[in-house]
Amino acid sequence: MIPIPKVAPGAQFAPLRVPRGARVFVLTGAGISAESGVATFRDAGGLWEQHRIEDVATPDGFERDPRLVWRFYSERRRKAGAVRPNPAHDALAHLEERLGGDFFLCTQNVDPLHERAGSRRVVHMHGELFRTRCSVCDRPPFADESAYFDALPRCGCGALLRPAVVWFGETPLELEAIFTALSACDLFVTVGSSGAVYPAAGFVSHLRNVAGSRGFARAVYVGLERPENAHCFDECRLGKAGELLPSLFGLE
Ligand code: BJW
Ligand code: ZN
Repeated sequence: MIPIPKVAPGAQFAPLRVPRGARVFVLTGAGISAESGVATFRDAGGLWEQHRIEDVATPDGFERDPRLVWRFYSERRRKAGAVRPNPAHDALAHLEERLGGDFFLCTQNVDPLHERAGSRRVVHMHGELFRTRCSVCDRPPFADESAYFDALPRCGCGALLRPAVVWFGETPLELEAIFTALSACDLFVTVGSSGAVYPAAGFVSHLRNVAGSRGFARAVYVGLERPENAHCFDECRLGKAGELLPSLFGLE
């Protein structure tokens, strides 16, 4: 049965009960970093207003114009160098401290703000802004803070290096670990994601087909506005992540 979502300002809801031993899965999207000054994609003034997705976020775009793609990511590396986590990232780092192995944090974001807040186990399903990889050989991705505005970087094998991020048409990372954790969770929370990009937008409907240790998981959305997949959540708590997350979880 698909639940009827309750959509209301976050202040109208009680904290989410997290009984001892409950497994919590949190999926974050660009909205969680908005209050830190990192641009989202689909909001007014977001990255997709200034750049065509097919030019900067597809393998074909990189093949056509690698210089443009590297300019896009170099600019984002430059801006992300100085950004600080906000209270929403902090709240999730504290939650990990309290729940340990019962907590799974999966982010679609490539920024390092969860790590900067102190989260230790973060699954970056769409890759990481400060990592680079070869576009051809299987040399492992490596840490790289450089900006490439002029000369294009090359691998020892001669091929072009590329940002170690996941573009449209590519397979997201760590899907096996993600679906294992999803299938076992009791509480699923998405924070700040428009629900427009799959497979992440489909995680919440996956929960309707599997029961965790306490039956079917409760699914909650937290963000500024109703996401495209709102109908799959039990409730949508509307508001800023930095204001709602610090008091979202009521640990027992
Ligand atoms: C706040 C806030 C505040 C603001 N507080 N909230 C047709 C149907 C279904 C699927 C497909 C289809 N055709 C093609 C596909 C697949 C495709 C897809 O989903 N396309 C859609 C466009 C339909 N997906 C893929 O290709 C993926 N791969 C794939 O499917 O492989 C096949 C496969 C699947 C499963 C198993 C095996 C194989 C890959 C997707 C890669 C996405 N890559 C990007 C770029 C990453 C690198 C980079 O950063 O540049 O990932 S695109 C971009 O979108 C980025 C994000 O992670 C992703 C999601 O964006 P997000 O986080 O939701 O941001 P916004 O901006 O959309 O939303 C922000 C929200 O925050 C808003 O709602 C605001 O209201 C809110 N907000 N301020 C709280 N203060
Ligand atoms: Zn190479």
